[in-house]
Amino acid sequence: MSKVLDILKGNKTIQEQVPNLGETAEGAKSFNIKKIIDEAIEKIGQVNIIIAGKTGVGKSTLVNAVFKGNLAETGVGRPVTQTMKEYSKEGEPVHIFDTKGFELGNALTIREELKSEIEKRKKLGDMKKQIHLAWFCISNDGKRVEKAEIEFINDLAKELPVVVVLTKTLDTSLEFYNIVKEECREATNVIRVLALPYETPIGTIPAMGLEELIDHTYEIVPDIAKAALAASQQVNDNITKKAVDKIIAVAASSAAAIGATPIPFSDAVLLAPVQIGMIASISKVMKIEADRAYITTLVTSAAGVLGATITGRALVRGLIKLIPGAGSIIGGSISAVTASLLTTGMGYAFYNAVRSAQSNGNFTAQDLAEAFKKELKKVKF
Ligand SMILES: Nc1nc2c(ncn2[C@@H]2O[C@H](COP(=O)(O)OP(=O)(O)O)[C@@H](O)[C@H]2O)c(=O)[nH]1
Ligand SMILES: [Mg+2]
Repeated sequence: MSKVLDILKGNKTIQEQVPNLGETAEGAKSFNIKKIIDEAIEKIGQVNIIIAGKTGVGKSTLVNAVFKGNLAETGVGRPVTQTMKEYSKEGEPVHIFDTKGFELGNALTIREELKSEIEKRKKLGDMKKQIHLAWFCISNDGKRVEKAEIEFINDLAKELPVVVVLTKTLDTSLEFYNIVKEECREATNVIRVLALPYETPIGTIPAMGLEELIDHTYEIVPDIAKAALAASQQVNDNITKKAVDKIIAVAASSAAAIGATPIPFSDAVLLAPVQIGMIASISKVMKIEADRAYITTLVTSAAGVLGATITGRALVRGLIKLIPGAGSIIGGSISAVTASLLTTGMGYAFYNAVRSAQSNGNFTAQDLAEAFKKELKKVKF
């Protein structure tokens, strides 16, 4: 992207600086759809969360309910320290650091090990590798909190944001919640959850609180990890939407920057990396099992572009042509405002297409492409 902007800052025309950037065979090579998709998916990043608390309070149950892919059971646990294992799954942008059951005898060991691990990662300087926050679980059924737990929470909160999760919430009483809230002053919040419905002789208590937990977690997690959190959780559609809004806003402003030097439409190829990347990022955040081949099929069939000659220009042209009224600008020139509006329209058309495809159950890349085409035709431009 920055290369494109560098070109635009220069005095020479784009064609002078990048002679191959046209509708030539060479131009086609300069448009690397694989790279664009891989980079967009890579940009989603990773969120790293510590889960701590006593054995049996429901840590694994919580993780499996909140995140996709039964992380806590089927994920391969990699020992990080004596008391901590890292769970992750190929393609899922969340890493869970599950600490050994927190009992009176090992509280100090866990605390020291955690702290030194957090410090070690901070020194690496790479935000992606750092632990971003912790969920400390206490059973809201047991209604007991130890002094050692309170100390642990308030102490760990000096290193990173700690959310206290009251698990197994079966009643509406606030007494225990208020005690925990009062004691765990350094925690960012105390949230009551029931991760799985609970069967009783007189009926089922429905699961609750997971949406609120993700709402709060999304607020406090560093910006760099927000998209990854949105992409890996499966309980809060509003957070998914928030992350999509952000992806579209960023893409629209990149497109505006490109359009700021009015470009003839024939150079709309410059918008392709932005728009294709946006579609790939949205796919990931909306939890489509989308790899590079899937996204390629999706965008090429929506744009009506065939196999061997996938060029950025053909893709952008094919997609924009579907937006009512936008066809007329093909052949003219694109301004910052136009570039931004087109990109925004395309982003939300794709969001709506995924929503409608997902509401119909299983779908292929072609099905999604059809839904995308339909939505593009509804864009007001
Ligand atoms: N119904 C229901 N059972 C739960 C819930 N959370 C935990 N459990 C049960 O409590 C037990 C211990 O949970 P687990 O997740 O293994 O605890 P961990 O040791 O903290 O990882 C299991 O039998 C779970 O099924 C919940 O939200 N609802
Ligand atoms: Mg467990």
